[in-house]
Amino acid sequence: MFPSVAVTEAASEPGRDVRTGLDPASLMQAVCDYLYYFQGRHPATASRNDFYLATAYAVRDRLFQRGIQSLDALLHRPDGRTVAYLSAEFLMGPQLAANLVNLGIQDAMREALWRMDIRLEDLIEHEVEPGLGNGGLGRLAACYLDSLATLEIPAIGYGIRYEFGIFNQQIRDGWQVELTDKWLHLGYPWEVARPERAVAVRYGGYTETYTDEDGRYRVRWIPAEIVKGVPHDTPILGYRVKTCNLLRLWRAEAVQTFDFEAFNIGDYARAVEDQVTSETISKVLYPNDASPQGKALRLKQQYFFVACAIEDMLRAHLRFGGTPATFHKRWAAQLNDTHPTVAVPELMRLLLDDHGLEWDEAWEVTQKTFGYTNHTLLPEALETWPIDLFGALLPRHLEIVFEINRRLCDGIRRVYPGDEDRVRRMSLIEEQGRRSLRMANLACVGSHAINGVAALHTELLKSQVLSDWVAMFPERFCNITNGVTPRRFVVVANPGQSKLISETIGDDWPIHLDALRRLETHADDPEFRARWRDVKHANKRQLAAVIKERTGISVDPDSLFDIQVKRIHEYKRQHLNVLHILTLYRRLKLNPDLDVVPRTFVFGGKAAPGYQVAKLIIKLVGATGDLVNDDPDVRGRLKVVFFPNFSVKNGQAIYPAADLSEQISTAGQEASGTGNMKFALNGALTIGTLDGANIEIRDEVGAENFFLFGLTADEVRSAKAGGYAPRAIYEQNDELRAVVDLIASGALAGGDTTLFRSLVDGLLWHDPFMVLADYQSYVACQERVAALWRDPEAWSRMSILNVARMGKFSSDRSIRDYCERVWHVGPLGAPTEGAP
Ligand code: CR6
Repeated sequence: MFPSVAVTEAASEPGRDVRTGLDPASLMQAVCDYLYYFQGRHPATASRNDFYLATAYAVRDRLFQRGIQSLDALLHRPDGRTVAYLSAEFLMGPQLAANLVNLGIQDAMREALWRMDIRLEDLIEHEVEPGLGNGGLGRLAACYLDSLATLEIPAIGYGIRYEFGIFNQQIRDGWQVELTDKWLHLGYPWEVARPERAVAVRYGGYTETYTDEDGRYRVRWIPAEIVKGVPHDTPILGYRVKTCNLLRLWRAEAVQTFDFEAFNIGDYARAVEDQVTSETISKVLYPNDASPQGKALRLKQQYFFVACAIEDMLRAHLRFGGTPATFHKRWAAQLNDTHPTVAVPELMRLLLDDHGLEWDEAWEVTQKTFGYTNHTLLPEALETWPIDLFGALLPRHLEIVFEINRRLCDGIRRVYPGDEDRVRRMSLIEEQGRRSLRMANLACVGSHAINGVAALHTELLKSQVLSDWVAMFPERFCNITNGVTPRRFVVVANPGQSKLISETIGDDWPIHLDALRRLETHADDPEFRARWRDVKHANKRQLAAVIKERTGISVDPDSLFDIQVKRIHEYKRQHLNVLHILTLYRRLKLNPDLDVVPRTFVFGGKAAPGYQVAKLIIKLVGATGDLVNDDPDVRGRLKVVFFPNFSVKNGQAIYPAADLSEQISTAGQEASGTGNMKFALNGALTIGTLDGANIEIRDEVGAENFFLFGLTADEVRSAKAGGYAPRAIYEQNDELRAVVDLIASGALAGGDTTLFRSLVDGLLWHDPFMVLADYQSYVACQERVAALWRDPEAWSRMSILNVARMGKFSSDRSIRDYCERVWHVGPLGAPTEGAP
């Protein structure tokens, strides 16, 4: 029943504004108005999607109302800098709940909808998230946008509005199946298209020289193809502040929709061909996490959004009275990994060719503008582009790159005369094999600041991958440890824990995460611990219901929830986790009365579609579940679940329900990790290696509150140098041998001994990620976990202390570090010490 009386009532009450009011009556009126006048639906017959859209529009009004002044100031600020975060990925997650929390109107909206017989939770569940990223790197960008707005730092995120984001994962017969992600299908209410701000992007063609009116030698680029970039803006409101920033994503469009000549002679298909090729550029996100494929379309995508972004920035700068030579005073641009690095020659090209600056001046502006964040040490992830491909697509940029390189090499020779080896290593051009452009080197030479994403990662970058660059430009390097937003990953995801914390220590912790320290004293209070356990148990019951619905598997909320969710990759070692499960299983088979701690193992994560080993690991997890879940000897004490389609939204349901967080990568491989932070903030204890940010998490929470195992990065290196022989470990360890043999026997594959053969052989003969080397230490550590679990009071105490000491890992702290060490901007863009 639709309560039309209430609507009339609301409208007639004075002081309530349908656009801006934050009380339930105004919100309800706003939702009704959108349904009726904007969507043309009567509230009585509107669908859930109609209600979702109307609610989103009503919320968006309030975002704009709060933020419109700061939005104007983003592009028009007479002094001070705006941050431009350039990223090929933004994994934003669902917007409705997060925006309601940031506006502080969650309860009012729930009440407004309730009056119309609609449950807010149903609308939140209905929302489809824009999966415009692969994993950690894209989600980090989204956390940083949240923190930038909350800290009231003017910022724009620039990226690509992919029509299809990361694929949806289904599991069929244990195998991953990829389905296209049609996130725009039912309409995306959070964005506003700005076709009037479109930008032309050029590709291909050739360059020519000419002499200008002043007799100066100049270059111009005659492109072969032009594509239009149309910006789509999503407002990003900070938590309980009036600052709104922007996420500006670009969609590719044909310049002329039709080739009229072709159309006139009746060749309709050819006429739209041009449109189709242009629009391919923003069609789809490449689904590889941390290991790019050198596909021409990907380079086209990279240049596409970078050219749009730089043009947008420069246009605003000039429109409001800036000169090309002062560009860096108004913009601080961050390169999120090497993906946007073509921005370096692009800005040079605009300053030199379009604005007539001399080389040295243009170079100074460029270097002062850019900072570069490296996100991985994996050698296969360091991007390179074949010179012929790069030159065919961006002929003018290649000339500029060659000139940057000539000057770079001259500089190296001046500092290190005769050291041609060093010149070869630092050169922007790889001369071995197919000549190619090294994007990390280009990012290093073009930036004034270079950072890694956790202390160990930065150290390894400095001592290994970028050591030549440290020797020559030591002042450019710094570490900035990643962080995550506590608003989304605690306040939105875990309302139970949030409420308990706020009742106990006050409610300022979401913006001052160090305030969580005040929880420490409560860790010794048995009553508080009981309430802490109740919250966790409720979260586990909720997750158990979702697991049942999605997989059909029943799990026991009283069991230890042992969870590993992240992309599937050999270096993350989901298969080490499986070896532990099979070890427990085998012990139970040998002795069904053995007293083991009941556990529910949950896995989740996508494998890159072309990464066969990762896909086989998913199958192995599923097969382990099939073996274990219904075995009467196990009697429900072990359950193994593969939770399909891990996403930001699913993560928000999973992190709060975890008891144990699996962070078990081979030391030296995971640059930082951010899931480790999300789990720990939700009260999970961590079992982990000394890798990435695990090290800093352990430092913060205390070694006695962290389950550590495994080789260190140094030990991994020396083991490899000393000729690591996994087969010998297998032969010497009876339990390990038995579980590896179990996999090889075909017992998990209906007797098929070939299915997991490649995986087993890989472990026995190569094992590049040291799974066998860390097995014993991992299994022993898991026994310490089980022992603690048997003492619920001690477990709860440790869980509370973990949360209390996680303040460092707020993305607010990371953003403050970037402001201080890289961007030199303060709140509202004010320049700070060191500003250019
Ligand atoms: N795959 C790192 O592997 C890090 C994030 C964000 C990654 C991961 O350890 O936490 O970046 N790297 O810094 C890349 O994507 C290249 C990732 O998400």
